[in-house]
Amino acid sequence: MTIVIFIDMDYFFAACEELRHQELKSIPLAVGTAKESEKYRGVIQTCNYVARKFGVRSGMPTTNAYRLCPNLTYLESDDKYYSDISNKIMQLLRSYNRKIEQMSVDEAAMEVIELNYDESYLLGMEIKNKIKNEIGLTCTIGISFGPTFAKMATDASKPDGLMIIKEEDIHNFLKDKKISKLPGIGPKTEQRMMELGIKTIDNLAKYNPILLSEKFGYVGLELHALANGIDNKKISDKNDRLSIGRERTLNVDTSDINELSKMIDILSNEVYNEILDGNYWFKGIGIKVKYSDFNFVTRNKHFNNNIDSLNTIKSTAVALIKPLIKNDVKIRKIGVRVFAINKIGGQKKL
Ligand code: DCP
Ligand code: CA
Ligand code: CA
Repeated sequence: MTIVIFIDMDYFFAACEELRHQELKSIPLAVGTAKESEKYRGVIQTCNYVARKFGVRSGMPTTNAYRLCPNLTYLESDDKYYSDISNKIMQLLRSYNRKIEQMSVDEAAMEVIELNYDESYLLGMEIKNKIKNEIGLTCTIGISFGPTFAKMATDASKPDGLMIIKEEDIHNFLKDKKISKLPGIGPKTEQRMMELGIKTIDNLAKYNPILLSEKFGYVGLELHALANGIDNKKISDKNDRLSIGRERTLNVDTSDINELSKMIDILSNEVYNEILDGNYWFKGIGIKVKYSDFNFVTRNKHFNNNIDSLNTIKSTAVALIKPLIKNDVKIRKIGVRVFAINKIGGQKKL
């Protein structure tokens, strides 16, 4: 079973400001794009929960925010600072060696494939505590069987929350909610759906999908599926790589296994360093041999278990190259590669 743990930081830009100006924690605080001196011409990007009590919201003109909350403290946004903190958070999440997709500056989805809901809950709590202790910020975590419902679980439990929506609870969770609660339905789509009489997610679930696809295209069908409790989008981790390899031409063409082994050592070390950097494991080792006549061959070996040993790369590559050595034509170039790379081998020892 696949479970998604979704992490969204609470009032992110404003929380980052509180981190370096502790005195702002208890007073209404907003961050916007306009300079302090021109703040009345700008828009609020976000605000802390103290300001939200007054009705201040993201996207609101700053003048309106001041009308609602005259004591509001305003700061111009500092994107560089927020993205530095964002990078630290993503790095912390990556240290779990799981498939992760960063969705925006302050959110990410993590896929767990071998945990049940109780175990995912414990992992979610651990992540919350780690972010709190190591970064100093609070986040909200949503756990469900798909990324969209996991995100909706965070929306429903902000701030500093943790919520699980299981398969058997999804229909109850969705049914009376306004369609605007579905990620992907912005004000325009909402307006067009309202005109069709679709107000709640339940209305959407029962609407004719063929008509929806005529009006909204493929998105209409996706939204219809979500409204019916189906969320099977997969997380795509840009850091996932199919293989890591190095190849190099020998100084002198050769058929001497000692010379070839020396080059295999060098290439294996380079590949292995990248494996260490990425905290990867792999299940395959391959070599490529190019001869002086420019013909080339490749040989691969697959393993049943995850590997992360330098010696296995070297010895496998040497074993694979031996039968390829010929007397009549020398070897000009060698490549060493590991493939079937993943992060699920387990926590690496440092
Ligand atoms: N943001 C922005 N303009 C908007 C909305 C958001 O610049 N209209 C920026 C500021 C937010 C950040 O993106 O801090 C993350 O957006 P979120 O929607 O996740 O909102 P917050 O993190 O601010 O608050 P919440 O606690 O509701 O997640
Ligand atoms: Ca957020
Ligand atoms: Ca967000």
